[in-house]
Parts: sequence; C-alpha cells; structure tokens
Amino acid sequence: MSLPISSALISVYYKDGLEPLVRLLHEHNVKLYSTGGTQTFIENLGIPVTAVEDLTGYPSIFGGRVKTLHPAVMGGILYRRNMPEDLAQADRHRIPPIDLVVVDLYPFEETVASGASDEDIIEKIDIGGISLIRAAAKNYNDVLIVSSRSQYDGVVSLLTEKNGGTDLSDRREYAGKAFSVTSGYDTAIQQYFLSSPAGDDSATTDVHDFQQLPENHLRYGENPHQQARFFGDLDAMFDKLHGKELSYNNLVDVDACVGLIDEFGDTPTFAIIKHTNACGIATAATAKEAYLNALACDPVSAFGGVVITNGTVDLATAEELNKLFMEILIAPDFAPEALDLLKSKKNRILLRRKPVALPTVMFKTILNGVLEQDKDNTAEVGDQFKTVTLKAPTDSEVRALEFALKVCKHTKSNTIVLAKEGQLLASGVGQTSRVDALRQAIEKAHAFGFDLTGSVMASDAFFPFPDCVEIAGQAGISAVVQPGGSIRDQDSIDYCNQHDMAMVTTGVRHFKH
Ligand code: 93A
Repeated sequence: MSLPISSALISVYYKDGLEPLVRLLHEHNVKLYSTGGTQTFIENLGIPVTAVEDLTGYPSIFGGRVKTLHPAVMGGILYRRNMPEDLAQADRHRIPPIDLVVVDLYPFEETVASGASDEDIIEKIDIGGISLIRAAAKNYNDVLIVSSRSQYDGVVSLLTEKNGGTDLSDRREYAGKAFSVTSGYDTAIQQYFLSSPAGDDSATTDVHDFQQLPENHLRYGENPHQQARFFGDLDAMFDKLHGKELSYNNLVDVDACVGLIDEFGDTPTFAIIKHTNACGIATAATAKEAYLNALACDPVSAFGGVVITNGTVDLATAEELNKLFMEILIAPDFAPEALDLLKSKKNRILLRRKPVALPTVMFKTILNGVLEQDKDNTAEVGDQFKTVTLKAPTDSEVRALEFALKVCKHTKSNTIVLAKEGQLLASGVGQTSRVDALRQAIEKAHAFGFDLTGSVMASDAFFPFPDCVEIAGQAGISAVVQPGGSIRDQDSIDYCNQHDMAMVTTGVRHFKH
C-alpha cells in the first residue's frame, strides 16, 4: 500500500536540480522544512517553507555546525508510526512527523580534490546531513530518504507514478542507496585522514624537485644490467621489520600494492601483486579468510608475489601466509607472535606501513621530456552507477561491481576484471585488445576452478563493439560496469537486455599504462 508524504525536511548543498522535486511536493500539499540556504532557495521559488529553527525552537549555532542535530528533527524522523508509545512521546514532546528527508551532503571529496586547506576540508565533513540520512534510512518503514542529488529525477518519477506516495519496497531501496552514500562518504574521510596525519604538513612530499629527496642506491634496475636509484624517504613510509634489501622491482610492486589496498577502507582485505597487477585480492569478514580467498584466485602467480593487507596480521593469518613463498608482506601492524613466525624465512621482507600522505602527482620520462599527471584518484561507487539496461544489478552485484572496478582501476590496460562477492576471480591484464583481456580472464578463472555464473565484469574503458558482452554472457557473467560513451554502446546494451544481464556505466575511464 502506498504511503503518502505529509512533511519533508530538505537540506541540500547543491540546489541545482531540486526545483522539480520541491514543486511536486508542494503540489501534493507536503509541509516543507528546510535549513538556511535551502530555505532561501525554496522561498525564491515562491513556495512556502518553514525554517528548521522554527521546528526546533533553536538557532543554527557554531557557524552552522549544529543546525539539524536536534531531538525535534531526529525524533520526527525516527519515531515508529506503528508504536503507541512512540506516538504518545512524539505527542508529549510536540514532535511533528518528518516523512521525507532530502539531503545532498557537503562536497567533501570535491573539496579535497580542489587542493583546499586542511581546515576547509575538515569543515566540509558533514555531520548533520549524514545523521539525517542514517536516521531516515533506518526508519525506512515510515520515511523516504533521498540521499544525493543524483536521485532527484528518480524520486520525481517515482512520486509522480505513485501519486505522491511510496511503497515499502521503494523506501527500502532508497535506504540501501543511502547507506551506500554514507559509507562512501566516510571512506573518503577515512582515506583523507590516513593520508594526512595531524600537524604533519610536510607529509606530502613535493616530488617535483626530486633530486633534493634522500637518494637510495639500488643494487640494479629493472634488470641486472641497468643501474638505478630511488629518490625518496622510505623510512618515513615504512618500518622495515625483517628481510633483505628492497630491489627496484620490489619498490614498484610495493607502490602498486599501496595504491590498490587504499581503495578498500577498513574491510579486511588482502591483495597479492605480481608485476604491479593483482593476481589475487579479496575482502572478507576476517583477515585469514580474505587472504585465503585472495590466494585462491591464482595460487600459481602468487608464488614470489608481494602481499599487502589493511589490518593487523594475526597469528592465524600468519600461519597461512607462512606457507607461501613471497617477496614482501606489508601491513599496518603485526601481532607479536605473527611477526615471530613470519621472520622465520630469512629473506622475506616485512614492512610495517605508516599512515603518511603520498604525492598526488606522477611522472614518467618520455621522448626528450617528462610527463606529469594527477594520480587517478576516483573510484566510482554504486550511487554513481547509471543502470543502462532493463535489468538493474542486484545489491550483491552492485557490491561486486564496486569491488571489480577498484581492482580494474589498478590493473594494466587493456584489462577486464571478473569478480564475485568480494573476491577477484580473474583478470586479463595489459592486452592489446579488450576481447583478449576478457578471454584471458575467463580462461584463467576456469583453470582455477571458478564457475563464472553470476559473476560480474569491470572494464577499464568502454566497449567499441558488443563482442565483450557477448563473450561475457556466454560465460555466465550477469552484470557489467564500464565507463560508457562508445557510439555503439547501444549494441552492447541490446545484447545485455536480450540475455537478462545488467549493465551500469560510470562515465569515468580508468586506463593504466
Ligand atoms: O555542519 S553540519 O554537519 N551540521 C548540521 O547540523 C547540518 N544539517 C544539515 N551540516 C548540516 N547539514 C548540511 O547542510 C546538509 O547535508 C547540506 O549539505 C547543507 C545544507 O545547508 P543549507 O541549506 O544552509 O545550504
């Protein structure tokens, strides 16, 4: 049964695109509450709106840091409409219901990317907006949450179709999207904090003047007949706890490891790198499970690899790790008994990683000069996926697509990455055609015993022809993420529609050479 909306709280950072939703709510006689800037925007449309301060009886304080964090707001969202005690309390404390919450958070990532000061970046950590989103999503039984401006159009269509109301399944779907927005937002904040410790303004090394950095003589370069040096302060990044000297190729792989693992926040994750590409990576409930799943992807390539994790290595995981011949193991920390065990192999390099900021640019010498570019620092998540097929990916497919895309971004082009439930199944790496990359991936997955039915595929760039989705469909792959933008996109989409596959596009290409 469709649930009507009697009142809405709207608090959005970017106001563009909001007008149709506000007008629609007004047409359905929805009472509107709003915060400062959003209130002005709505008033300018000639639509009545109540200031949230009039609802709370409290002003916005501390430069806007506290404007919606109030029991009248949180209570109006969270009280259970079907519980007599909650209804009685809402009545006693004069808390009116809020049936719809529309939030567009402070643009944290955008502020970081703009090169703003630490102070400005910290100020862009949204507290009230996140709380509104979480509260409304928790009470999806009674409340609809619109948690990003990318959802306005979808909600306008939904409310139009259902005459101003929503069904429970709609509200639960939007609640799921809301938690994907909040977790993505917190991951970005976490990454910022980890990469720039307090008071350490010098943490981001300026690599432009690299000859001023500490010079490390390396035994040789990529091959023994090449001489090599590394300019940089490795001690600032790692405590070397054990093992032989790091080689040129080790350093290159360590760099690849660090870039990859930083995509995965706090969820226990293990990655195994060979020649800068992941030959295994998995996230799981425990570190040991993540390691075993990563290893299962390609235990042949894992031999002699460089391994990284984002959590403390405990003894149970160390016992498994100890069975593998690996060059290097990198972790933020090691349990003492795990360290003792891992030190049993004389040459194995053990690195304890310190949380320091890394340069945001990269260089490469070419021709008679040097190329400089920003690092590829975006990874699209579910909320930014645009479904282009009749079928949308399921929640578990969305999670697998997010995972596959993160791995894809760190794998040499042309690449195709196949994944399922937080585990890399196989990838095709550094191929001259994407079809070859896909064929390689499928063949590898089968060789290591994986059934690809229900797995997902991520592509670093768009599909110029429908051949990749055809091969993927025949292999049982059920969902695909790709940038989109080919003039023949529709051919791939048509194939997916005819074969019950879901495809999402991101609009962002992730070549890596
Ligand atoms: O500084 S906050 O974390 N404190 C709050 O209580 C709060 N409530 C909403 N930021 C807060 N918001 C955010 O304000 C919303 O997420 C939205 O991004 C923005 C809208 O402010 P305005 O309507 O004044 O432009």
